[in-house]
Amino acid sequence: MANSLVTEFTSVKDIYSAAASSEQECRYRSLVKTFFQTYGKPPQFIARAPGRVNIIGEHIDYCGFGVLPMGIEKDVIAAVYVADEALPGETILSLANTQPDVYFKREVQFLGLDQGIVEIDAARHEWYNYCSAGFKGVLETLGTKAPRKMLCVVDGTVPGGGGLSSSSALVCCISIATMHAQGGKLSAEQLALLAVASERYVGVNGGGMDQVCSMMAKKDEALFIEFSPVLSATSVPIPLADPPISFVIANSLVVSDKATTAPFCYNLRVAETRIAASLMAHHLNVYDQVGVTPTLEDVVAAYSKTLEYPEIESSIDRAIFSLEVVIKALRRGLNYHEEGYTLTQVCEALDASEAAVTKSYLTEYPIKTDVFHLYKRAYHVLTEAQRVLQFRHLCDNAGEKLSKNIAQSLGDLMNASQNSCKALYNCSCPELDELVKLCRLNGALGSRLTGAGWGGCTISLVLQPQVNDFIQALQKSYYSKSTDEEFISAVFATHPAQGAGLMKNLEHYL
Ligand code: NG1
Repeated sequence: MANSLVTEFTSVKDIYSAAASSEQECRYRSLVKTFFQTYGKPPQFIARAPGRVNIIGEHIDYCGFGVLPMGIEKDVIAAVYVADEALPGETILSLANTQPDVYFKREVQFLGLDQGIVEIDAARHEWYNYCSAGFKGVLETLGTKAPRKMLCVVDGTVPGGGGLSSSSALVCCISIATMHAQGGKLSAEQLALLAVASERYVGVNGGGMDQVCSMMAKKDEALFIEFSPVLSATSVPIPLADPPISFVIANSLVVSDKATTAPFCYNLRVAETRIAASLMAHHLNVYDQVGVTPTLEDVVAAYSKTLEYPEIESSIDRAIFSLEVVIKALRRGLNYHEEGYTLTQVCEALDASEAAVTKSYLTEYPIKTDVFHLYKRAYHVLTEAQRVLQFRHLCDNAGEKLSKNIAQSLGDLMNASQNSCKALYNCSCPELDELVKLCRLNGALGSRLTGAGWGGCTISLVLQPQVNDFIQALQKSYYSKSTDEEFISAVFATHPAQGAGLMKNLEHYL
């Protein structure tokens, strides 16, 4: 991927759709005003990073497989002043926020350094941890021991715990702000990778989809993000169609706090897929090629070198074929174990001691479980990786006129993804199941949870002429008890939106 600089915006029109520009203009003005009220001086620049919605490819980024998200207009913006004067209490980063009712509590946090190090207490699930994580990552990468001090006011519109990456938007936004404030010169790609590593300070062993999408997203295009052999983000056109297709996001209103549930949800899934990958590496006899604790993608990549391909030309078809072969081998390689593997059974299967298994897979991030569902998790990951490639293939080859058949095929892949997330990855929940059911009943060609799951949002593929009826039908059914205001922020059609960047000239707002 060619290294590009962090995007510089001169106006909100560079960022948001024409319809949203005047509302955003007021929001930026109000942020600057709050900054002035909080600190008694104007900010010098604004950093901005969006949330994302994942169209397809759930829980496979940390297994090394490609995913297909797009940026959304909902975002985090931070107004910043770089202070060379001493601040009270040796503060080096001061964080305030504008909206107590969205996802931040209204309070100003003062962060100091402990012997030159930014301390983060991952056991305390506080919003400012994500800001501290972005700040810490940049300082450590630049090797800055005496950073320039920063005063910030943060404003966010990405719903917290909604599967739209509010956390990564925060980390990316503060990473960009810190990089600019400290005079660093990392590219957008380097910052994205740094933000991936920084967010892990908060205690979740996350993949890289969110931060890369937030940093690299483009207006009007989805992104196919690959992590192996190197990070790359390729634009994928959303097929033009007659009638056009739309993506509609609907929030189940169940807040999924990934950091709190990590030991038995997210981090456990990461551990299960890693253990499954090691077992498959043994089974497929590629253990020596992949090394210790490989990802499932490492195993597929190593095994595909040993395969003879029937007459397949396109690289996507070859990748789909390799996955198919490994999926077939899965049942022979892993015992189905309907009720999952116990730790003892994992040790037997890997021919390793409990101490060795614990050290390799269960220590870095705490895990709480009695069973490991290796077969189900690996089956989901491998088939989901195939679905992403199939989806991309359909988009790339749809041409100017997308027939209803192709739109339905895209929808079918989204439905299959949801079914797999629910039945095999167990990352849905009753409310998401109900919402997906209602979306499909009311005209969605495909509907699925998006993001980590266990609550949060769904994404549905809907033909554009039906979007209004679709949204109204949801209001009458799933949201019948919500106020109009709650409903409007919970359900909205979305279009691929601009990625992160900086606005340096704020004269207009002062
Ligand atoms: P969200 O929806 O932001 O919690 C998480 C991970 C992604 C990815 C998805 C599941 C982080 C920061 N984000 O997303 O990398 O694994 O779950 O596909 O860990």
